[in-house]
Amino acid sequence: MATRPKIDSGIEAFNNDLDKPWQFEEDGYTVTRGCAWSAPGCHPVGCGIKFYVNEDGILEKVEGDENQPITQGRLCVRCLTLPDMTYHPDRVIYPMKRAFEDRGKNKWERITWDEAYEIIETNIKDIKEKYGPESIVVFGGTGREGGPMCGPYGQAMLGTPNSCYTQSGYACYIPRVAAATFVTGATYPEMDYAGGLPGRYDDPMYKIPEVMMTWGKEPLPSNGDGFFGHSVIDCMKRGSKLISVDPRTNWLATRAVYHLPLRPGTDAALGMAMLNIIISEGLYDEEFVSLYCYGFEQLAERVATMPPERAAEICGIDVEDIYGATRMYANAQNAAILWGLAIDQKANGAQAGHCILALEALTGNLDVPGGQLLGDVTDSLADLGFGWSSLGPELQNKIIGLKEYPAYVAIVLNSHADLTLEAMETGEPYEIHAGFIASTNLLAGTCAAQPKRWHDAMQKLDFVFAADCWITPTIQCCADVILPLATFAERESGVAVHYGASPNMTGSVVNAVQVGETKGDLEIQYEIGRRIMPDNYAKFPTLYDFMEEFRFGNNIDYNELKEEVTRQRKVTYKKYELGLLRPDRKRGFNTPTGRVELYSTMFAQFGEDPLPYYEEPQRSPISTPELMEEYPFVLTTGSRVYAYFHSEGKQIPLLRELNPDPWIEINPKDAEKLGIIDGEWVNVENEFGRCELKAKITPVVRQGLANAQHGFWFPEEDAEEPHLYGVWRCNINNLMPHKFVGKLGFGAPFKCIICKIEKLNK
Ligand SMILES: Nc1nc2c(c(=O)[nH]1)N[C@H]1C(S)=C(S)[C@@H](COP(=O)(O)OP(=O)(O)OC[C@H]3O[C@@H](n4cnc5c(=O)[nH]c(N)nc54)[C@H](O)[C@@H]3O)O[C@H]1N2
Ligand SMILES: Nc1nc2c(c(=O)[nH]1)N[C@H]1C(S)=C(S)[C@@H](COP(=O)(O)OP(=O)(O)OC[C@H]3O[C@@H](n4cnc5c(=O)[nH]c(N)nc54)[C@H](O)[C@@H]3O)O[C@H]1N2
Ligand code: SF4
Ligand SMILES: [Mo]
Repeated sequence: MATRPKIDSGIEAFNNDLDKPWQFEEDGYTVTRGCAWSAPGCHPVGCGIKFYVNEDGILEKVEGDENQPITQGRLCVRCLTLPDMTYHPDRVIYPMKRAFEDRGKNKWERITWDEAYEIIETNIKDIKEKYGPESIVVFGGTGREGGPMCGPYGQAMLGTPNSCYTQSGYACYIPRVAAATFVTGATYPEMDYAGGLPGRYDDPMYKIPEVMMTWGKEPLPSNGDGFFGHSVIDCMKRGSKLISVDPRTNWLATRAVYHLPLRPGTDAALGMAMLNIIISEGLYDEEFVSLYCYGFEQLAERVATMPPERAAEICGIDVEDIYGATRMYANAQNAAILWGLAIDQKANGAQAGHCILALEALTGNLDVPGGQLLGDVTDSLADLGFGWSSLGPELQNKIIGLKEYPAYVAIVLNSHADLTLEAMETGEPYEIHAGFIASTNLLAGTCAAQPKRWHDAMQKLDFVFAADCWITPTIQCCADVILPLATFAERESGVAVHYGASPNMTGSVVNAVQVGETKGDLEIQYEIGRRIMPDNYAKFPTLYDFMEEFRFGNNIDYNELKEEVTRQRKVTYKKYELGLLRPDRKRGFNTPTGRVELYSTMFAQFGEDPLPYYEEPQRSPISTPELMEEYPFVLTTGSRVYAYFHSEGKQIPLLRELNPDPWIEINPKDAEKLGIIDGEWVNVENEFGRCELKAKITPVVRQGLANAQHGFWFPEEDAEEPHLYGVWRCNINNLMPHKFVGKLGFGAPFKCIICKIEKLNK
């Protein structure tokens, strides 16, 4: 095994024994090995992929790469249909422009990249001069390659502080990251599945988790946040037992020893009760608690207010199951919690996250083999802050939401989503005049709560440009220029599993084919940045120089990585004993007290309760009983499906066949009461809005609970305003309220709202 130079964390990296070179000939194809990221979208799992390119330079098929140490040849249907997407007739493969007065119309005209860049440069410079750089917003989406680039796209490339991931309350990942940063001083600890060890599960350093608890995460379809979902199955095959905390009976829940089908939004109550049991029954790791935890007594006092019996009532689950599951988790030698998006999608989510971190800490499962893997202090989304300091204090202080929600703004350097919409609508604290749609189709039942409001506000902007593979409803309604975006088969880059936040693996993204004139996000950022903010890019003579610093922190030579395809990161456990979690290299955790802060001084500093507490969702049978007669269902939304990544894939025949229409899951007894049959279109409505979905009658949801699909639009329908590919008809986010966020600005009730369901034509 060849060793590589040390990377700056002081941890040695190494490459894998390769059976195959990165490129080879087979059956008349040139086969190129690389790793998947986006487009089409996925989180950075870096699944190994082999591109089969024929003699005409056409990508004919893809296969999983058995040499990728984590995915070992496995691929989802979305990647398997990559060739269909690559050559789809609707794909945007040349830059295009449209006159301002033709917004909403199909009047796109092909132009050159030079003309596109010129239009962007002229308009952006003009608007900056007239209204200030802060009058520009970059609209970003989830962790595709363009997603985390939202910050640099705004701050480094355009010079505005207002990069904005547009989901209300940044209700994805960042609430979990904030809780983890405040409580443990490290980014989001994910389950350790030996992704960074050369022998994987059989590596002598590793130990299979005795117990895994999936909590608001369904990792098989989602592979969320760069966690390779199939590793749950791998571990179960090797003996791990499962607990599922999920209102629905998803596939994994049916294999669990305990399934706790809690009422959506009540996670913090359950978490507090579990802590209560662990403390009162003495099931915690005394040594770890006394050496490395801060605020144990205060936490014990707080969780004493949540007896399991009370939580059982709030959550609507059997109290014996709370006891049983907690004891099973706490008594395991090593255990991991896989916590997912459901934690973020509620105003009380930061507190639920705090509970989960406390569970992991009290049981001594932080940074142990088969427990929760912590990132080294140098492991992070290194590229997130690129360009921020170049703004200078005056512009930095103008970022929207800094005054109202400083914790939110500080942790992710984004303007606050809900307040950004308000600024666009009202001109307060200042007017917004331009936008860049970078990796989001926010109107299509994805990022935007109250999408019609976002639509109206975006349409008013003086100048909008976008980078995407498709003319989406969002782009169709307001963009003036569209830049054609490369798939991951057409761009050069690198992907770090879980954004590099836990030590796993880095892989190459390679351009196996060229389609039209598409470009990747790195190239777009570099080329526009050099025109508009040349100082920020002056030190990168070539795109490769830029890529190597931006993507790899200058620790990896792209061409070497391309030949190796993947490079695993060696893992060190119990980094808190080795001084690897703190910049000063002292033992302990990177928090103000140097310990895991069960009592969080950071939460306190931002004006939040330093201890976890339970708060009802803003709309629920308990908080708003008066509304339940009219809106009797508790509604959760958006649990991930195999066919689609958010609004993507609706054009791909095989994917659409798997999931032709957006559905809402309803219990058979509820359906019977309402006279609704399976497959029937129904009206779904609450006080904030309505939409139409197809009833899916299934016992996976209990009576009184419904689960609606998100992210649907109809590329085959009329593209022009006002129809806009039918984007409003089935849009579940019409029902999502604006600014129902937590005290620190995080979280929104995408997974815990109420609604009624009725036959469409009564
Ligand atoms: N195929 C596919 N993969 C994706 C995506 C996609 O669109 N498609 N999106 C990506 C993105 S951006 C993200 S953030 C991740 C999300 O992926 P995950 O973190 O896995 O989250 P979800 O699939 O939204 O929901 C997981 C589970 O939470 C349950 N749930 C619903 N409400 C609650 C609740 O209140 N409490 C608890 N405990 N559970 C609840 C649902 O029933 C569901 O089974 O997936 C990523 N991966
Ligand atoms: N009701 C409900 N709504 C939800 C959710 C839910 O659970 N329930 N989940 C929410 C969550 S967690 C998230 S993260 C959001 C996701 O929302 P978004 O991230 O906004 O997802 P999309 O709307 O699919 O828009 C992504 C667009 O980016 C393009 N794209 C793909 N790859 C790339 C790339 O590499 N670079 C660039 N520049 N563009 C690319 C795609 O073609 C697509 O048009 O949705 C949220 N919406
Ligand atoms: S997890 Fe994402 S990148 Fe990996 S195979 Fe599935 S769709 Fe492709
Ligand atoms: Mo997300």
